Amino acid sequence: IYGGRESDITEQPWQAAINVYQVSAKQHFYPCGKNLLGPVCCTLDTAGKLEVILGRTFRKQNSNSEQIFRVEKYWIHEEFDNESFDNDIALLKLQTDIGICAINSPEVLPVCLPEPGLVLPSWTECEISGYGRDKEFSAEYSERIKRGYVRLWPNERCVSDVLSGHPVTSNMLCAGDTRGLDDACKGDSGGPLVCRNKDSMTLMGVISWGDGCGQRDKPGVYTRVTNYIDWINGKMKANPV
Ligand code: 4AZ
Repeated sequence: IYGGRESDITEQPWQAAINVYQVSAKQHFYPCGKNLLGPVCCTLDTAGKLEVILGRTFRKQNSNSEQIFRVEKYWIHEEFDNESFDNDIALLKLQTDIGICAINSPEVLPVCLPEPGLVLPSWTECEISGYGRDKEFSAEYSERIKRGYVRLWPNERCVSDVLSGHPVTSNMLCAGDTRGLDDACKGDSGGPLVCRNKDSMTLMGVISWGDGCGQRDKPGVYTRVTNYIDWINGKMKANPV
């Protein structure tokens, strides 16, 4: 997170970190944020190369509050476009040896999914979080989870002109800090853009891409989660716990 502040996982208990195992070497840590979507978990079997860490404030430090899961299966969206980043979304099914899902706690709590038709007013203030870089060219990721505040841009302003010509599709939304302070940055991708809707913290976006980090008048670009509710529910229904 560019700008923002160091935070505590209890402030973003739906934030996950993903660890990618190297094939033979010891584990290597890639702090891609991910969102905890309720009961997308459980069952036995296959040790994948991914590990999902919930409940951790410090990226590399174990904590009593953490819950760690292997990934049984994952789905990258069938129409993901590696050039434009259209349909930049994936779903992970968590695995457990003891047949229980993540347990709710102050540090681990699912975020709500929006209804497919939910549209929040332009300039609604939302929060982003992650263990990613402080600046585009920082050498390292954050040691501690950070949180920032950004506002939802009107669709008519969320166009390639403001993003150095990179195409923007209807599956994306723009959000940025009108003060020019906070933004998502490298390593935050996959993490949450969460907005309050009727007193529920609701996942409106998934951190996806941008033109650098924290550049004035350049929003961050997020996967528009309302376009994928049927896709998510379809996968979950076809792959019950
Ligand atoms: C990235 O590379 C990235 N400023 C994510 C978000 C933004 C820029 C880059 C938005 O993961």
